Amino acid sequence: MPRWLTVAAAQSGPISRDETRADVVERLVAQMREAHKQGCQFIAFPEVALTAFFPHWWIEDEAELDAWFETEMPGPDSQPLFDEAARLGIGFQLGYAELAVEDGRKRRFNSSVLVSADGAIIGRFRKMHLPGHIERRPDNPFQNLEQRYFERGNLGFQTWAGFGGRVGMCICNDRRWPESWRVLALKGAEIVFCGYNTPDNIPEHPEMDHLVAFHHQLCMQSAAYLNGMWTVGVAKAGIEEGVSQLGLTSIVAPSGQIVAQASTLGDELVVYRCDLDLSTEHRRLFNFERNRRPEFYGQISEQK
Ligand code: ING
Repeated sequence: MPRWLTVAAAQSGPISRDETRADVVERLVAQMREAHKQGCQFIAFPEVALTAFFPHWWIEDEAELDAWFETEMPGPDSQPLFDEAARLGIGFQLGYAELAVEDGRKRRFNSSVLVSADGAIIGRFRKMHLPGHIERRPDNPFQNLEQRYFERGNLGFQTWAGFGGRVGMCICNDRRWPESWRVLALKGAEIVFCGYNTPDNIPEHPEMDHLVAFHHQLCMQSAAYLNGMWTVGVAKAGIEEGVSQLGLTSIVAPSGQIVAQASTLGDELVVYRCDLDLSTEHRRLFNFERNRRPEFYGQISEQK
């Protein structure tokens, strides 16, 4: 019996450094309205969807850095997105830079929220795998200072009941670590949303530049097939403040097939009617309870 969920993966084109959050939210609301017009029940936005991807820049002043974070979600600028979602009756996932005060201190995370069709937050994720570096690398054409600006997530990988199935989230570099997907699958995820900001070149590894798109799709497709779930990758694409970023926003079926993909590097909706039951059917063939035998795999010891 199909369990249909029509999904819009809302790719964003570049966001300029001086574009206000209100301007960006207008773009996201326009995509949400278009998704609703196309019959979608859910829309997924990229990683750090409200601003330019500031980890690409060296920022010394703490107040300047904090200005790139959201201290509340929804906040004044993002509230219109939540209001529109409730008005239209459409759920969404939103990546953003989170500034929280926990245990009496400032904590900065690369986060995403899962929001129900009536505009209520039902899940929160904080990116677990932080790429890049802490120190400034002046010889690089751009920085990746996520390890400097964010803490590793402290919420683990979770799944939530919603939209007729069970939903998970991960963010960007998380997709390059199989554990991210497997833990979500073991927790029952049938569809996982993964926003990303991925430069199409890696300053330290130019020999891999021609493989960036292949590696992205390899991660998303293998995750879908090896775990029997839908994977939805949502890009912040195009040349953003001088950094050329991958597009290829895609929806991948549990078979590993890419069923819908972006063809531009701008704001673009990628829409597909997903049958969440394909995940159930896939796991009849690849039955975790029956076929996975971790008790026999032997102890994992670092083989130097
Ligand atoms: N960006 C990139 C990503 O994982 C990267 C960083 C690219 C790491 C290519 C390794 C290879 O897609 C983020 N924001 O994680």
